[in-house]
Amino acid sequence: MERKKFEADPHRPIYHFLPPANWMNDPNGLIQWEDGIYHLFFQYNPDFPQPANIRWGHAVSKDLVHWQDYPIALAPTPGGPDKDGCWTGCAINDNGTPTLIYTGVFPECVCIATGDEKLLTFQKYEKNPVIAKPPEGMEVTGFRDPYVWREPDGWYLVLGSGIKGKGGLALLYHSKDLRNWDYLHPLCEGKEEETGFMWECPNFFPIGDDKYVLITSPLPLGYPIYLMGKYKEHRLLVEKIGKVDGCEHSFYAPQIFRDRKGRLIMFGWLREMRSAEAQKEAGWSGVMSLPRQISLKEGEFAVDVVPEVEKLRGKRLKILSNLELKGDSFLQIENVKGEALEIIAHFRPIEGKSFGIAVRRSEKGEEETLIGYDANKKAVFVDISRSSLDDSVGKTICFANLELKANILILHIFIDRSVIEAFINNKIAFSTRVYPTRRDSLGVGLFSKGGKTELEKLEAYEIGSIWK
Ligand code: DQQ
Repeated sequence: MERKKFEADPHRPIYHFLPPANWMNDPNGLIQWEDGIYHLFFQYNPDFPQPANIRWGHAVSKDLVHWQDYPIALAPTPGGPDKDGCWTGCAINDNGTPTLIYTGVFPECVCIATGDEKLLTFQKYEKNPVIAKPPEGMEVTGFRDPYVWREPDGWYLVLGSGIKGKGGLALLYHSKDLRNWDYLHPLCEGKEEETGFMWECPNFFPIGDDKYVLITSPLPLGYPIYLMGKYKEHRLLVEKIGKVDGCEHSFYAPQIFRDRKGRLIMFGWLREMRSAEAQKEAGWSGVMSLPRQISLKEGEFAVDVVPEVEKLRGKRLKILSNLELKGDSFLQIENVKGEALEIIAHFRPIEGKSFGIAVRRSEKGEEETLIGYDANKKAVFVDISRSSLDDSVGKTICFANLELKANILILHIFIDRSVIEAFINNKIAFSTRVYPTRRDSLGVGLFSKGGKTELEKLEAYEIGSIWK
C-alpha cells in the first residue's frame, strides 16, 4: 500500500527492488535458502530517506526478480553493541540454522543472530559481539562488513578495514563455531594511493578452475573493484585488479552469493545522483540493481544480467534487422518509447567512430542518454551529460575499455525511470541514474558518427511494475 503513493513519481523505478519508502543502501545477507527461496536483506531506514538508525530490511523472491516484503530482520538493541545501527553483513547456512553475521556500531564490531526455519524472525546471540575490536596494535581506518565462508577446517571471515597511512585491506579470521574467532592475518592488502584507505564490504569467493576473487568497495574511490588471483596459504595473491561496473558513480557495496545452481549472483546498491534535498522531497532513496551473474569468460572477469530477467518482459514493441546507419545520422525508432523498457541491439561497426543508442530522449533531443562505442578510444561509454535539463543532478561520461574482437557490439539495456543498466557484449555492466525533466523524454534512437554502422538486429520490450 505504501508503494502506491509513489506511482506517479516519474523517477521511482517500477521493476527494480526498493523498499516501500525512505532509505535503502547496501544489499546484505544474500542467500538462497534450502527451500529455494532467495532472501535479500538490505540496509534500511524506514523512517526518512537518509541513513540513520540503520536496520536490516528483508524481502524474498522465488525467481530473483519478483519480490515480497518481509518484516524487518534486525534492528538496533538499546544498550547493545548494535545500539547505533545494524550495518552490513552476510547470511550463511550453519547446518540448517540461518545465521546473520553483521556489523554493530559504535564502536564497529561483529555480531551474530540466528533465525527460524522460515527466516522470518532472528534472535541475537546473547554474548554479542563475537569480534569486539581490531587486533592489538592495529590502527585501523574502519572495521566492518563481515563476509563468511566455510573451508574443510572451519569458518573463515573477512572484514573490511584499512591501516592508517598505508591503505585498505581485508582482515582474515578463523572459527570452528562462528562464535569464537581468531585473527589470522590480512587476506589481501592495498596501497592507499592505488586502492584507497578503507575497503568496505569485502566479498571473497572462488571462480573458474583455480582463481579467487575479492570484491570490495574502497573509500574514497566510491566504486567497487575486483582483485583476482591465486589463493595460497590463506592469502590472495593478486594478479589483476579491475572495475566491477563501468560507471563509477552509482553501483556500490555489491554483495555476491552462490545460488543452488552454483551461479555467482551479485546485487548492488544504485545510489541516487541527486541532492539530499531532492531525495527528502521524493520520500525515498536508493534502488537495488538487477541480479547479475559473475563468471570468467575467456579468463576475464565478466558480469551479465541473469536470464531470469526475461520474466519481466511485457509487450514486444519492435524487431528491426539489417539496417545501415549512415555516417553522422540519427534514427528515431518509431513505436519504441517509454520509461520502463528492455532493449537488445547488435551493431556491426563498419566505419562509425561513435555509435550506439540514445534513450530517454526528448523529441528534439534536448534531453538524452547515450550508450555506445567509441572506436578511437576502443571503449564503451554511457553519457549522462545531457540526460536532464536539471543542473543539480549528476552529469558525466563513463568509459570501459573493450576490444570488439568478433566485430560485434551487443547492448542489452534496461530502462526503469531513473535507473539505467546496460550489459555490453555479455561481460561489462554499466549502471547509472538519470532524472529527465521533460515529459517527452521517452524516445529511443540509433546514432552513428564519423562513418556508417550496421544494425544487425534490435528487439525491445515494455516492462510493467512488479508490485501489481
Ligand atoms: N554501508 C554500511 C557499512 C558499509 C557501508 C552502513 C557501505 O557497513 O561499510 O550502512 O556502503
